[in-house]
Amino acid sequence: MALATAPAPRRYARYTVTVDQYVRFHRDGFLVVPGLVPPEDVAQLEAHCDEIVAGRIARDLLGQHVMYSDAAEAEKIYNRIHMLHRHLPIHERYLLHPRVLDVLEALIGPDVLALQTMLFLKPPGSNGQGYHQDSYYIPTLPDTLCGAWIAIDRADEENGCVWFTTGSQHEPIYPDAHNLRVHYPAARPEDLRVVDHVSDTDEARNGLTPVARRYPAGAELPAAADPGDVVFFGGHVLHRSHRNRSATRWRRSFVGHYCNARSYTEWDYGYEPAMANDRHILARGRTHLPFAQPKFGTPCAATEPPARGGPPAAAPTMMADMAQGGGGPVMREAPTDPERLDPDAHHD
Ligand SMILES: O=C(O)CCC(=O)C(=O)O
Repeated sequence: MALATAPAPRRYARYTVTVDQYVRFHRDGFLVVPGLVPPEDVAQLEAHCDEIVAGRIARDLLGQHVMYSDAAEAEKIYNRIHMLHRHLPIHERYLLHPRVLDVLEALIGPDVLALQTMLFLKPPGSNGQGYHQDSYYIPTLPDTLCGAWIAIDRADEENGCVWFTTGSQHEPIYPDAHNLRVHYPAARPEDLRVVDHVSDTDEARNGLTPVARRYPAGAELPAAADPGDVVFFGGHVLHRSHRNRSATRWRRSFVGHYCNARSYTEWDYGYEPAMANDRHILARGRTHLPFAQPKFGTPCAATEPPARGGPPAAAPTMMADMAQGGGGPVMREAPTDPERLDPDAHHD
């Protein structure tokens, strides 16, 4: 009888960001990279979404950060689920997808910390999200936040793709008066930038609408994306999505948020303000700051063995071992193996 073995880890061809793409990311505040995630992987995500919608994944595994579609009570389904990479291996794998990390390494790296996942299951008729800036919700200091939005279905104007106000990536963060200290500890209530109702789909209420209106008509662009395309966007760019107006088409996407692993962050769900770097996974490169191991062992910089030789050793790094249920941080030396910068070393 054959012994059951784990499937061999998949290898991916390294993706190289062009100078033109780098410039466009900074010029527009976002960048669509076509076909970054291969069709087999998109099919896997699709099958996973079907499982969730069919109720085959236990509610308690889905974590606490679930938002529902605004359909009638009996038809309510998950619209958005946060942080499933802490509950399900498949989410950890896509948060740490090597091809997505290749791009992040060029845009915000070389050292990349993986912070957040969101799965959008936007059924026909479901709501969008009004103007907002992600760095308000996830402050990183220095601010290096970047989202990576993987299209599972085709997303376009009809089914509620994301729109970006180009040029607004140069705006400061406009913190919302609500939960000011929680989301944006750097802000003070008397700060003139404080606005109200960010993310509200009602333009008249959303305090970022006047900021968006300072840009010429036509500055707001839809990020249409085909399955496997990935939209990268910085933490300051104003963006929003509209209602899914299609009668039949879903708009599903998997979103990861990342920062440079040298940035300090207190961001995490459900924890008091204090350094939270040790709760987030070192996806690429190295850092002098704490970081976490991937709970399900997805290969990434955090799982690479400690250095032998190579460049000057980094200071010892404290790594919280989430696989052990957060059983307290342990001291370990940061990886210094020069091979960790070899693209192939990351593509297992
Ligand atoms: O997908 C959406 O509708 C909104 C996504 C978004 O705003 C984000 O990921 O920050």
